[in-house]
Amino acid sequence: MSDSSGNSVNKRKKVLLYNPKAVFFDMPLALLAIGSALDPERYDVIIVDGRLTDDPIAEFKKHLDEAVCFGVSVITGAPISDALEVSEQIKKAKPDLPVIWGGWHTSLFPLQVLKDKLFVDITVQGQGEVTFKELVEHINQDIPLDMVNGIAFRKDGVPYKNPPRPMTDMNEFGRVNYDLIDVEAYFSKKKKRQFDYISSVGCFFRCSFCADPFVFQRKFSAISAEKMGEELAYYHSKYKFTDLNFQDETFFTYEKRIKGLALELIKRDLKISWAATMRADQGHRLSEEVWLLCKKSGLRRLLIGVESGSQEMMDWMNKDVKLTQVFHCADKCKALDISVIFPFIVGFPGESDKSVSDTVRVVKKLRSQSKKFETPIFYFKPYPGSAITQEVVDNGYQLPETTDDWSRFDYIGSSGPWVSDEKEAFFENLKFYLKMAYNDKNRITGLPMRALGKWRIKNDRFKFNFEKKIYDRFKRQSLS
Ligand code: B12
Ligand code: SF4
Repeated sequence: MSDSSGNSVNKRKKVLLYNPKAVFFDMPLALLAIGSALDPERYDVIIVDGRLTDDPIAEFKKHLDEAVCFGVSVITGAPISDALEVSEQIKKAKPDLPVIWGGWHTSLFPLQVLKDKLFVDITVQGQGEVTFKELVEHINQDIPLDMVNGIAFRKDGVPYKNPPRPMTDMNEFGRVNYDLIDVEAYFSKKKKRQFDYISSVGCFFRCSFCADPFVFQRKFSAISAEKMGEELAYYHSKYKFTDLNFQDETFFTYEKRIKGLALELIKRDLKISWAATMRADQGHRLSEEVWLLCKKSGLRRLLIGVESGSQEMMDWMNKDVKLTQVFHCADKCKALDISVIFPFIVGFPGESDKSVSDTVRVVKKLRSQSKKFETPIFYFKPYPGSAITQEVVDNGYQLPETTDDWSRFDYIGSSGPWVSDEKEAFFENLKFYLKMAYNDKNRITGLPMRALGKWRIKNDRFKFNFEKKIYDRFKRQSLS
């Protein structure tokens, strides 16, 4: 672009986006999605990731003069602290720059953040692509925000929520521009050329421990197999990844789409492996033909949430999955040599001892079936937006009340009030000995140690756990 005298004039405004510090190095797909929705002729998107830089503020300060807004993607828990710190500093550095928060936390708490933190000006709810595009345009042209659906903002100083925006079909969006991030930096942090991609939004199901039904009202939209095939081939030729990580909540919802995707990957001969999430009922319904096509196209690992080893508990949490379906999937994966992560949750409110011991039994059974199976066990935490959380609140449980409180609410660490110290100690031992007995890459395992681990698990003998004590001491020393 040039002016009348032929000098180059860059009229593009900068849109600054921040991904707060978090665990792991998944690519910031939310920021990529909203950044790619903007017109590149008009906006220069700068994405900074707190996991990759020590000084995000210094990075942003280089661009503040040309910036039109500053956006942050926020999930509930520890990432909020960093989001708060960086947002506050940006506001101090440039008070008239609108600070926008989006993501799961502000989908659940549209107004609380605005009430608590004056340095946040706007929050976005639900899917962000169309909302953000409209919002940036309104800010840039200084148009009032009353007509932008899917946001909350301060109107005459008072937090106010506009009507929600209906879900947009994922097939309407253009290709995500991964050049907005340093893809190689993520490969290097992950220590593998693993590419993150999301092919759907929302979920049709109703699990009562999950926020998805609240945020997306049990709606779902997914990119077609053909579009995925074209996009993935393009990304593959550009970034040369060797593994593909689908971040969808329920990837296997439509069998026809999965079959189409597998055929696309095979036809294009991408020579990659891939991983995705599967519901056990969907895996149970999947035909033998599609299982085989998935394997042939590179399916390496599935994540199949079991949550509980008690059918009664599963039914109580509206999981709509049968344990028999879980074992069916386990058998299939063992036969096809596919790795599986089967996550469990213990310590649901009012969970009986019988239910807990059913979970222990199912964990042990799955773990012993294949060394490619993992069974992480989490303690129930009342994440906001779920039916169970509402129930515990109705029964007097006090949830965090402010944004600062939510920043201290994290999944790591101990259980809630629904697990006794004794049970927690039991599970910490069980988790340790499952690793010792079955993990492939484990420094604490030689054959005798594996055998000892298996014996302890089989007999629930966790007293005099000298191996764990020694391991914990070494771990503490290496961390200090
Ligand atoms: C990748 C991922 C992570 C990564 C985060 C990587 C990162 N970028 O920092 C890691 C592994 C760190 C992670 C961790 C956790 N996660 Co997680 N994670 C996901 C996952 C699978 C994908 C997220 C993603 O990239 N989605 C794709 C993008 C395109 O969608 P999106 O994030 O929803 O973004 C859209 C909108 O929300 C909005 N939007 C988002 N940000 C912004 C910002 C602005 C400015 C705007 C305008 C709009 C906007 O627009 C986007 C495009 O439509 C989701 C499930 C899912 N499929 O979304 C769970 C999910 C986000 N995680 C969840 C949870 C509970 C956790 C954990 C607490 C525990 C756990 N068991 O996983 C931990 C805790 C994190 C911590 N303490 O550090 C919950 C969130 C609940 C909540 N209240 O926040 C989810 C929804 C899973 C679930 N159904 O329960 N997670
Ligand atoms: S746990 Fe998975 S299947 Fe259940 S409602 Fe949440 S996203 Fe859907």
